[in-house]
Amino acid sequence: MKKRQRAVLVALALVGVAGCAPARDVFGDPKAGYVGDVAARVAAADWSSAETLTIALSEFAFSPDRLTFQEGAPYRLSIENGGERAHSFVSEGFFEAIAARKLTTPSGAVEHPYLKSIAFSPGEAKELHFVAVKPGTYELECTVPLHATFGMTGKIRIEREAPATR
Ligand SMILES: [Cu+2]
Repeated sequence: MKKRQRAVLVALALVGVAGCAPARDVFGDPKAGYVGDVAARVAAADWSSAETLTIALSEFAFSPDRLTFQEGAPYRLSIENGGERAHSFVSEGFFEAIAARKLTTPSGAVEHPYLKSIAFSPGEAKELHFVAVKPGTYELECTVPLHATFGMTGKIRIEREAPATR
């Protein structure tokens, strides 16, 4: 992309989308592609050992843009929009690879969310508690128009559990 084209697109992204109504979290059909037995998997996890990680959203990046989790382990992922624009955290593959315990938002918690898209107003933070279930590498992106084009993408990896050594 030429510099000038890019500058125009950045301007469009900054101006064009800002006036829209606040984006909302989107949830999917539990029967479509998601991990099964969510309640049982969540109940079986040792939440006292859950690791907490933070990912920040900004214009136009995820920081860090690589997240790695271990199959079978529980996590608290804090997702924070430190930018001045609305952003989203969308990874269909990842959402279908976890057993989500809850999504905490400023307006309350959603238990066992079947996620499609997590939306963030400027300055907003949400926390996703989940068990990593399906090993794989999943694409992460912000779906606000043009943001992914400007580099607001990342990768989420769930590593296969290492065989127990003794
Ligand atoms: Cu964005």
